Amino acid sequence: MSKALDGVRILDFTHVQSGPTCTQLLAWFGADVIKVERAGAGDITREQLRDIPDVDSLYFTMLNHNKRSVTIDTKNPEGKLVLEAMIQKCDVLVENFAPGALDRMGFTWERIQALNPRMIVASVKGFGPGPYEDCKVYENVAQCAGGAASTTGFDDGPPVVSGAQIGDSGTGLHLALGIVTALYQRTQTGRGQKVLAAMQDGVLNLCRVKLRDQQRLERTGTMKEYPQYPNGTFGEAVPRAGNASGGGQPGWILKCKGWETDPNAYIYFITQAPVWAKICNVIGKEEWATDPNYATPAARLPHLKDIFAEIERWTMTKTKFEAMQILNKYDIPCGPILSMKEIAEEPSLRKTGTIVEVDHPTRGKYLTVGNPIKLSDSPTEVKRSPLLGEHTDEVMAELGYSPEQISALRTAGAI
Ligand code: CAO
Repeated sequence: MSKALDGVRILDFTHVQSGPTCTQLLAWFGADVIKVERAGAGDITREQLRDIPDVDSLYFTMLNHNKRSVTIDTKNPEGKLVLEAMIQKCDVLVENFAPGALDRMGFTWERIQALNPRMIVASVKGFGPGPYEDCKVYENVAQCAGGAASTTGFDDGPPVVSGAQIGDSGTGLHLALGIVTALYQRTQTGRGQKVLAAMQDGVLNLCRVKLRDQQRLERTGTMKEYPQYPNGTFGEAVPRAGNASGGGQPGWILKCKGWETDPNAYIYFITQAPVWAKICNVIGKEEWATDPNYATPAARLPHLKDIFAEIERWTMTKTKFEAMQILNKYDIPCGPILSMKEIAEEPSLRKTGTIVEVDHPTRGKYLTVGNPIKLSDSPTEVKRSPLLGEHTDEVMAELGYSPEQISALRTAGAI
């Protein structure tokens, strides 16, 4: 069966997390992704957070599926020529080096364009043009600079970063969309273009609703869906909202049976207005359905703390899965707090390919997250990550190098 990006060749000059998540997605959609790594060392994540000595880490294997690996010393003059040959053969160059690194290597936009005017050059950087454009950036820096940290956590605590890698993997997703869009435009114009996804911008895009709230706060001085209303006070900036839902339907995380020993025995419970009467029935507070103090969303707002405490008295008598089963029968929106252990063992996620078991020649079997985007005409088959330089000879031969030339380049330390 064909794949959506069959025939697209990607020169993958990415490392660590943000760039590799982008090129992994493109590989899953069928692009031929050739990862160029530093000769002798490779992507630094190969050896970071290792759980087995001398074996590519899960950090690396889980971000680099379906790719080929070549090792080139791109600071060696002969290595540069190999990279030039690759630039001429590829459609997209993706990189997430520190600002200026590609230029310092001699591969400016102008140089790349001269080699291949159809080339799309896609970059992740920490910041866009401005005061911080030269800074190196990792995940949590982006979460802090993009507005996520200041709006996450509880009002009486410090800013908190999320476990979701919205700075790295989130920006990788943004970049992937930029690349396929540029590929589409190239079919009309015949020209490549630069694609930039700054991590601060990507995080801010995901925090869009918080900039909405900043403007509401400035206009009205309050926001009724925040836990600070009606008892607390609002400052000048959007506060941390704890586990409030952030939308028009109040929600909170509530204890379930077993919470004393299980840190994840909780459920997210939403008091959605249309099912209020059903909620009252389930928790045994039928009178709240008609009591003017509780019957409407506006009337409930000042009592939300008490309402959730009452609902929690009910959820604490059920496991999170029992509560889910009962609440779903009544269309009451809720969600169990799932641990990574529970997610890893969930059969339905295995069935859809969202969790996949992969075999690796030196690591053996391991679990990974498969392609979260399902295309009906372009199925994803998750293949193991490449060993360092595993495909150097193969790719060099495709570029037209003879075995003798390959051997000479290897002796010269260029590959
Ligand atoms: N051959 C020879 N040299 C190579 C090479 C190769 N195949 N591949 C890379 N290099 C060199 C580069 O030329 C560069 O050298 P110079 O510093 O002399 O120009 C260097 O390796 C790349 O280094 P870097 O500065 O990108 O790497 P770092 O480990 O110091 O910083 C990071 C890492 C992530 C902070 C930085 O790359 C960055 O800010 N990237 C953009 C933002 C980003 O993607 N962050 C998310 C990372 S995931 O958490």
